[in-house]
Amino acid sequence: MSHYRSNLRDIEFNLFEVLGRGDVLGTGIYADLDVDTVRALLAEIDHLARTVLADSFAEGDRNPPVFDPVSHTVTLPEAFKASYRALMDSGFWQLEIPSELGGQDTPPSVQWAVNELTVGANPAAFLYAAGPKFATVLWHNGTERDRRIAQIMVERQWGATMALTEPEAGSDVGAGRTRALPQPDGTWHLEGVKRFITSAEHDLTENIVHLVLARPAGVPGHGGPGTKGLSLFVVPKHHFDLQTGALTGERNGVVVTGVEHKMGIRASTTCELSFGVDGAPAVGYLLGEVHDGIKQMFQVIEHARMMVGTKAIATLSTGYLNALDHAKTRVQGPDLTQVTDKTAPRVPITHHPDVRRSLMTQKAHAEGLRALVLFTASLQDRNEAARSSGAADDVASRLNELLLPVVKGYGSERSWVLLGTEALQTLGGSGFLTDHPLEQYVRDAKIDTLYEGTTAIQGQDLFFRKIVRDRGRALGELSALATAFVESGSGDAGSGAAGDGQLKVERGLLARALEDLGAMVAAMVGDLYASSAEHGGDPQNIYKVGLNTTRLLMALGDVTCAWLLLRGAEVALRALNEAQRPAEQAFYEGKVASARWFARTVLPRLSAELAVVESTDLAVMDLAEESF
Ligand code: ST9
Ligand code: FAD
Repeated sequence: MSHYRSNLRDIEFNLFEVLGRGDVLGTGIYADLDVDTVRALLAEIDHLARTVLADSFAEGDRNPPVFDPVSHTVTLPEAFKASYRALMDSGFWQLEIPSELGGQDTPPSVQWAVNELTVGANPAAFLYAAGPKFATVLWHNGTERDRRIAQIMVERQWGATMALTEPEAGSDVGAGRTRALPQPDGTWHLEGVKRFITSAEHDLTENIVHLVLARPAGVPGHGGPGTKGLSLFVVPKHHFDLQTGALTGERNGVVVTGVEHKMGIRASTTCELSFGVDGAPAVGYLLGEVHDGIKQMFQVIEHARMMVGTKAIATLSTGYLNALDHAKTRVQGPDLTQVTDKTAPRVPITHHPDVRRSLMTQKAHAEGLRALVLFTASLQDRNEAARSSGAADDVASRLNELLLPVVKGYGSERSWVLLGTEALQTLGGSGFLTDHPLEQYVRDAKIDTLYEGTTAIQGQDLFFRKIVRDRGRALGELSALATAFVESGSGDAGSGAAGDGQLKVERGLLARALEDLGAMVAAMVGDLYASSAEHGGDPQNIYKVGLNTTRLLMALGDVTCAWLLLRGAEVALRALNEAQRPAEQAFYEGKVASARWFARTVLPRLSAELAVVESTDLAVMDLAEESF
């Protein structure tokens, strides 16, 4: 039996019934991709995900890659290789790259819907399969040479990595010390050590292309301190003919010198990558022949942050559905109404209120986070549509930027916590056993709060860059959308208002939560202002902001998910009015129930969070380290 339980019905509900993706498909650059084709595609990928892709999920964990330090090579288990090969053979990666590079132009919303299925079934296989997508970075930023490398990467399905982190440079990427020395032939020789590099060695592809941030040495005007002094270099594992792509037989001087032993996602190699060892130079090409490394790398990072959020929600969703299956069949104890009757029949645990609380909490969050991922992806659709017509959609672009740290930071935190505290817990002691996938889900999902920028980094990105630097425009747009939803349903039942007034209480809760969120931001902006020496403030006040950025990230996630769930509930209420098959009725009733649950159990807590923000002082910052 497959570990992976997908929720294709909810994915399609979001895409077609809530987000109206049918309007985007079948026109413009997506002319040959209509709704029926996308539904067929999703069904095909769903089948692959639940079968051959999911097959090696546990095997890759129990028999992780084997590293040989002498040859600097890694061997993956055969079963895992079979899943990877099936994934690549499915051609799913073509959806992620433009047609001019051999792909199939596909709206990002459809790409992320597909990605939920593949990354959910086998996260490690998905990570190894990112090579073609990485090629788009060379394609969009590169010279003719780089664009040829991009084509070769796609044609030959090479692997790829993003190499930022170093032993002394984790969150602080700008502390990186890896150097790049210019050569007379226009290439560069890299020297240094990168740490924790995903997919830097394996035996799945004939070559691996590393995208490396390094500091150019001896180049006037470049290579200064911090992230702005970093440039992006394309460093292949094996040298190859730049015209044909054929390997020359020469190994480049970049080798893996260690592979980490990890808590989770163990089939994915996490490598120490050394440049310029054993006398062989690590030859690289400067991407686009411009020194603009951090900006170029953030194209990758933005995509990868979206990917991590999608991975997190995919895992929460399959965790919930596994828990639900178990709960339906596990018989234990009497119904609470008959608790004093020792002869009362024993019931499935789904009858117990606390189990229902737990299941609905899981369902509401999994669906809320899916709605968040796909709504954000629909903003990317707008960006792509604008770009393809040579224009820009400023609002969509800002909203997407605002929501990326929420997708990544909030999505990963909620998913990892709920997988442990609720999904695994639903199985009782069995959840702790390796017989069930829950314990691996918990281990595999923890990484999502760490890589691609920890939750703390996402919170700071949200407040300082996406709110303050944006002068609150994107946040204002988002609040306006949610407020319009609140106001659209102000009529009573029977008044003909949207949703027939049935979500009135929940709309009220959302309105209150929006006020709380606004007040939180106002308090934090006030603290920021009060830290400005220019305005006569005390610089220490910025600590108050830093004490609350993660809190704000989580609050914005709660409010956005509530709004999106309620919007979906309204669609579901309308659909319920039409004659439906029982399964469809149950689905829509479930959608309304999860939105109500989320609004009623999550949103009231925001008032308490606001109180914490407003009463923040510097006591914890003034405390001596010895007192911790
Ligand atoms: C990692 C990988 O953890 C884990 C999984 C591997 C997955 C591999 C496969 C995934 C599939 C991906 C496929 C890729 C395909 C791509 C296709 C694309 C089409 N947004 O604030 P400043 C930029 S990897 C955009 O002063 P500091 C911006 O240029 C390791 N840009 O920063 C800015 O300049 P300006 C992950 C942003 O104080 C410049 O940076 N590691 C953003 O110097 C400087 O900004 C991390 O994520 C943004 N949000 O440095 C590190 N932010 O302001 C986490 C910054 O002029 N640490 N820029 O615009 C951070 O993010 C830090 O905040 C920091 C601070 C390093 C940026
Ligand atoms: P640190 O930066 O030392 O952080 C430690 C703690 O301090 C964290 O809780 C953090 O939130 C907090 N902290 C740090 N700075 C601040 C601050 N300014 N404000 C508030 N809190 C702060 N990197 C790559 O380049 N490529 C990869 O492919 C890659 N894959 C990875 C795969 C795995 C399995 C792992 C574990 C890591 C991977 N990484 C990769 C590295 C990953 O991105 C970093 O681990 C991450 O960015 C955090 O850096 P760090 O581990 O050095 O933690």
